[in-house]
Amino acid sequence: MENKLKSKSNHLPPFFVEHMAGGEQKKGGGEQKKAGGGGKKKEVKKETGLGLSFTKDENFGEWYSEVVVNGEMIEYYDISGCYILRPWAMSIWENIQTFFDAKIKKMKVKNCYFPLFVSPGVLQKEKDHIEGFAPEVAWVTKSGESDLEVPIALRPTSETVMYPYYSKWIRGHRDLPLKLNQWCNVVRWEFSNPTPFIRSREFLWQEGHTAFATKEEADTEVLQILELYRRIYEEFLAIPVTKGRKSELEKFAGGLYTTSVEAFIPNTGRGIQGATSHCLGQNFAKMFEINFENEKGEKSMVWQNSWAYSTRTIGVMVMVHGDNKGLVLPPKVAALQVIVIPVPYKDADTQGIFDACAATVAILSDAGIRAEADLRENYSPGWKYSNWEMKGVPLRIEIGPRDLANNQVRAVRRDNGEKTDISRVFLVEQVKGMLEKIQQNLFDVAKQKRDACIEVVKTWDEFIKALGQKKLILAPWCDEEEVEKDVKARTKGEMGAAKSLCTPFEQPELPEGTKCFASGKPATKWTYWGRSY
Ligand code: 86X
Repeated sequence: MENKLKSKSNHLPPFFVEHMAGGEQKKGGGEQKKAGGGGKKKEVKKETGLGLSFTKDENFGEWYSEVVVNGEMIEYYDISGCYILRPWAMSIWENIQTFFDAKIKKMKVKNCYFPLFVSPGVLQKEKDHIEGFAPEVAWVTKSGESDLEVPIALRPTSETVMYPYYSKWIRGHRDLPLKLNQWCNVVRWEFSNPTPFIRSREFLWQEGHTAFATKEEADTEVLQILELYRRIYEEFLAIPVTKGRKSELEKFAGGLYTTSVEAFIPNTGRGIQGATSHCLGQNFAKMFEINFENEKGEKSMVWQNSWAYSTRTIGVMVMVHGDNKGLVLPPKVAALQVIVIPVPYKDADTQGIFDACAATVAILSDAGIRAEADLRENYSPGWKYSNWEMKGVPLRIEIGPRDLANNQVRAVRRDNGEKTDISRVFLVEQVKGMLEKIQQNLFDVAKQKRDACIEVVKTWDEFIKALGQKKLILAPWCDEEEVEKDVKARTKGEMGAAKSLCTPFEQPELPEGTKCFASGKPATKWTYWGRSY
């Protein structure tokens, strides 16, 4: 690829040519991964007989990098932390987008689009909130060879871009509520280990920004949106999540309170924030003067929310369900739900088999099932099996001479390898049933694994032990900021510090006299703790 780029260099302006030789390349970027296929890796591959050179349990990080590439979700790019989203990944994004977009439209949220570029003045309008993030802001400083008079930032999030216009557009109570959403990319120049989908320097998300006359309306919406996020994870991606509230230390500092859905990756023992729904209170209304005249003719400030989920969802899905054969896609989000593969045999009726495959796809497609046949003649059935297993297609249908003779097909589940012979008479209903079973089983297995990692602790010693065992820790807490800072300080190390993940809305009983695991003071709630992404 590099050569191709270079050969084009004579058509490019000097700026590009100068910069093409060696951009920034950090560990974990494209360069490193291109080293794939190296001697050592290949050996492992041969030994295990798998399409992957690393196993999920033995080297999770390398397994993940390999599975997103070999599963054709991601292609590495020559800028560290930036990744190409291939159609296989994009269609998953579109499937959850279709669900969420329809749901928020029912809530009367309107889509819009604000510019990617932010002037320095606007970006810094809200200094306190920006300050800690400043190192992550990426800037455009040139056009062609000349320096811009004023550098321009790329949006890391759009509060400061949008809220000046909320101030302009909201005058009276009839202008409320104002509920806008945008589907867009954002740029955050992260420095800690970039990971496809999970932590990338550019990512796709939706950001919703709403303004209400009353706090009650805002509070209600925060939870409605959070429920949609839960459904994306649990019903679409088949990933169990916990709904809860963030601690004062972990909440969005610019807001009043933050709610989130939290997922867990058993292999690394890390929690991961799946999506957030914030009540911003009136903080931004004050700063941006977002006022309205209420029914009594008095000037009041709006109550605001903001909420987002990103392409990180896809990374969590890969980490939770993927196995040593590759991706495992939940049927509800998979671009392809069924792959039909002909299994011709020497002197058998090859044309008949191919026709049966095409007919099977036609019947399934008519029934609204996403199905295709792999009729390529230059690959063996075995090779095709591995290939579609790597890509995670939920159900494989094989059609060979025996199936043709018996007017049946053989279905093989990606999640558990189970094989079933299906009479063609019941094809659609059986396949539908199996896809539902796969969807449910993926969730059940993921929940079982997640739950097996939960450890309830009461004391600091138990906490440290559980942390060492990569557990998702539920502990009674006094809910004091200083105590959380202390927990972070006392657990600092190579693996990263432990922090609170969320205080679940569903609280187990807290017996009178229960003490905080970290401070010994009276506990006021149960909170999840652990290392996190
Ligand atoms: C926080 C807050 C909020 C709208 C959401 O979580 C939902 C959607 N935004 C985002 N955040 C920043 O404010 C931020 C700001 C800058 Cl300047 C930055 F470089 C990175 C940031 N990351 C997160």
